[in-house]
Amino acid sequence: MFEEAQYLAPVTRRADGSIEVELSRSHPGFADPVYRERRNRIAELAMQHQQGEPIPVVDYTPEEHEVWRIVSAELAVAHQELAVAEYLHGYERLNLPKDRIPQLQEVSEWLAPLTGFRYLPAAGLVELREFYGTLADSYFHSTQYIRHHSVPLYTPEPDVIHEVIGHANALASDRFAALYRLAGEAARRVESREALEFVSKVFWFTLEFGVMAEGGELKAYGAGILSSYGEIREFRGMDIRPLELAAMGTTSYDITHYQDVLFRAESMDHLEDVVGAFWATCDDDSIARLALPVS
Ligand code: TIH
Ligand code: FE2
Repeated sequence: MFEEAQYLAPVTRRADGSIEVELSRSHPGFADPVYRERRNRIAELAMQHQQGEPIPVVDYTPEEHEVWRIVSAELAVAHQELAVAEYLHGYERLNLPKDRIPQLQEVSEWLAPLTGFRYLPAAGLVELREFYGTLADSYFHSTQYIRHHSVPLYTPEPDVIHEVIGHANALASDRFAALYRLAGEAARRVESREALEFVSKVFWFTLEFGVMAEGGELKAYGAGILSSYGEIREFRGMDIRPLELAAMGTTSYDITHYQDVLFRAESMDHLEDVVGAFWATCDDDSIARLALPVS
């Protein structure tokens, strides 16, 4: 969860101390009391977690595991055709279960020996600076709940499918893991809110929703495309633009539907040369110059 953090359902504490996750009226789980109770319980677990302790175990229901199975099977087919090779490399190294939702603690233990990344549970919104700051230290804040079973192909809210199938497979690749860390270092280096937002938008249009030319075709490497079997079938038809920092850092987007503007890297090297080098060196001044309107 990064830029999407601002769209997470707010979590509040009731007078009796219990936790309430507020879902919007349009959420597919809004009128489902069983789902709402699950969301409250899972948020409560994450809020009790202290860093350094094992991530709390969620006793997912058979119905929740079934959502994971359906989405994993659909995505496994789509990834072979539409994901970049570097993501598939991470995918093979991590070898996630397809028949059940893995615990975040397991994901963390599988990932750490590969690239050093570990998972932390997030109850809800993680402040942008905190989220990225910990990325620089190879920590990834992750939601633990799963999307509502009535709409498995897409959710505007990050869920465990997005965090694990979208992000952990990428974090299992050394090259992608290095880019995530650089984004975190950039977020720590910049001081102004504007510069931080620019850095996070570049993240949005690359590690969340990036596409890449490969073997004469357009493939996806962004976690948001790779976790939705609805969106992954549509991205090739979107408005595809060149990988320009100034454009990525200043283009606005709406998280609630499929992304209609995407930015294309020409290769993994190209992504590292443009975006990796930007995050490695950017500061408030260089970002202010990039963000100037072209006259
Ligand atoms: N839309 C993604 C999915 O359905 O898996 C989840 C998100 C990606 C980015 C923000 S929310
Ligand atoms: Fe994400």
